[in-house]
Amino acid sequence: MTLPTTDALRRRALDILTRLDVTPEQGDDLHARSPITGEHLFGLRAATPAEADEAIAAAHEAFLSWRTVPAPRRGEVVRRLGELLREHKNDLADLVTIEAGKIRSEALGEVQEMIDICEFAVGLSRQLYGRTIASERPGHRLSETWHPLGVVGVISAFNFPAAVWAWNTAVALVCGDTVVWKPSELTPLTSLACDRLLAAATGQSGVPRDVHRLLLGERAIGERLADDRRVALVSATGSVRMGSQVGPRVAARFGRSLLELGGNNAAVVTASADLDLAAPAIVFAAAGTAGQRCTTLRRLIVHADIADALIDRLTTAYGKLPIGDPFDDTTLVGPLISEQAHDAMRQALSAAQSEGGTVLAGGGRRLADAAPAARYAEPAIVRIDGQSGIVRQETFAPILYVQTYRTLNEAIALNNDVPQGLSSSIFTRDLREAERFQAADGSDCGIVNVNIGTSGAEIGGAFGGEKETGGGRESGSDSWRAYMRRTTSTVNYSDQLTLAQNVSFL
Ligand code: UN1
Repeated sequence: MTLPTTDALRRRALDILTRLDVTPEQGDDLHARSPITGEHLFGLRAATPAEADEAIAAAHEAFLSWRTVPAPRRGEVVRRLGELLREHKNDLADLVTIEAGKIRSEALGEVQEMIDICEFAVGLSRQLYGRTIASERPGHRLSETWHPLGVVGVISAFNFPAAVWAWNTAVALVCGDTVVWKPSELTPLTSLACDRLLAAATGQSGVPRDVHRLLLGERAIGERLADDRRVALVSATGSVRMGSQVGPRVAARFGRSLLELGGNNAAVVTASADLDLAAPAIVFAAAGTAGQRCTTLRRLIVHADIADALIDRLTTAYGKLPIGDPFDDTTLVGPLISEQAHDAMRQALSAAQSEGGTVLAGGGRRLADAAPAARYAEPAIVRIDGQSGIVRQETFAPILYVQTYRTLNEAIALNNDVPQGLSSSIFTRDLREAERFQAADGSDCGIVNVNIGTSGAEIGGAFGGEKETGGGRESGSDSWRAYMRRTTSTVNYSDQLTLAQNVSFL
């Protein structure tokens, strides 16, 4: 397979940036690069500490007026953003492919997820409902109102460089918050494009530009967002390590955080499963996005009676996976993001082998001659019994560990016996098994699917997970509440003073 040259990728990125009216500030602080060739595209300038401070101050100032704009009016800027995303869908998806290495259909899917959340948020702008609660006192009314919270600091990862920003920003804006965004340093061009589209939407809707500010930079910017009292909520997506640093820092100043961290997602395949359906679902969930989704399927817990039949199908499918240029429509697996990601994959495979595992498929490197600086890896399947040290960790690469079980209780215990709790699924035709897996004593994850894989959630549901995944919920359902503050009001419309709990005084 031939790959595009770095020059061609650079030209393509520049053409897109020109069409989107983005002029990146050149510098030496950050490097836009493409995992397709593993090479450098441009040097960029990062925000200085003074600029970060100014951006937070400006977003805070903008919040003071934005919070009083009626929510349905705030929805108009998000509607405009959604329209612009539709208009520029191909260009934005191309930037995602260039910087994150996603195949075209997944990159387009990512932009579709952004459009979907914009539409959801526009509807939400008329549905930020509070409740009225029956008061125990005569002539009293008890009610709740949701108010804007403040500046939301969004920290996002390379693997969903645009959609995770949109989940947070579309919802935060209709909730009356303003946003300061620190994207991954691996995907600066995508974030510049998103920021530009939002700037166009604000300009065209007569909304102050400072409702959103982008800060390109490394860790220090994230630390600033974590420590600054003007940032009411820090919504951070990334590794458990990052979250374990951000969470306590935000908590130390009594700020709020919304953490969406690692996953170590399993699928249980029962003896009654429809393997024609399960096999492709497993291949997409485990090998799709080159194993670089937080919802990627990492553990397969298969009933012993069907293990050989399923493994056969999977190894055959893995043997045929087209790996290579993500711009080529026939490719299903693009590159890993970096050499470090590939090192982590190789180390995990050798740890699994030393812990008694056997590599049944994949694990090799491809296209080393065509692109020596890039890292194209064959998705791997490893048979390993028990959940050893390496199986309990999230390695952000396409490795699927397979183990067998005999009873459903055993399978559920294995599903839950890892530190992370993001996504899970069961493949079964048995209603009892499906319901049990979703019940209180079933999967302990935030996402519990039946007869579909662990990844590829729709935006309409709340997205997030338990335990080391961080507990936060983003995107649909009532996740918006994390972006607002609640007031409880008791109004006495009688001419008597009645105290609650029958207290008498005076
Ligand atoms: C992530 O990998 O950080 O459910 C988010 C999914 C996507 C989102 C993944 N909608 O796979």
